[in-house]
Amino acid sequence: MDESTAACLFCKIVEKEIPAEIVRESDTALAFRDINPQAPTHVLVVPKEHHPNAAELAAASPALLADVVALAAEVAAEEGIDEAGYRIVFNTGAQAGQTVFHVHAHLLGGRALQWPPG
Ligand code: IU
Repeated sequence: MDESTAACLFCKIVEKEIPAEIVRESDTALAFRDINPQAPTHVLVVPKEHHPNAAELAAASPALLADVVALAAEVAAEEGIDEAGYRIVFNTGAQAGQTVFHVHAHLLGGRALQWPPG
């Protein structure tokens, strides 16, 4: 772990140094429940490798971004929300509401979701 990731909360969750309710894991990604859920299903999916946001992940490692989305889809199926539909959100940057700068997909579902989001 280098200096940029040493203080990263989600790196610590990946390393199991901080507890989280993990729902699924692959070789490259980890899915855990959001501590402040905004829907009946609200799971965060992160790559195990540290990247700050979705754009930088896409540029650095498109296959890893695909792994994150694929793991989110597996969780959606496991939670039984895949047929009704769900949302995958990557808040990118402060104005979009990103507060943790280790890229994470929000998987949201289990209720009717409004559009546009707030
Ligand atoms: P955001 O897109 O960066 O705003 O999402 C960060 C999410 O991380 C947010 O929904 C928090 O509730 C969630 N979270 C968490 O699950 N566990 C934590 O220890 C912390 C934040 I800090």
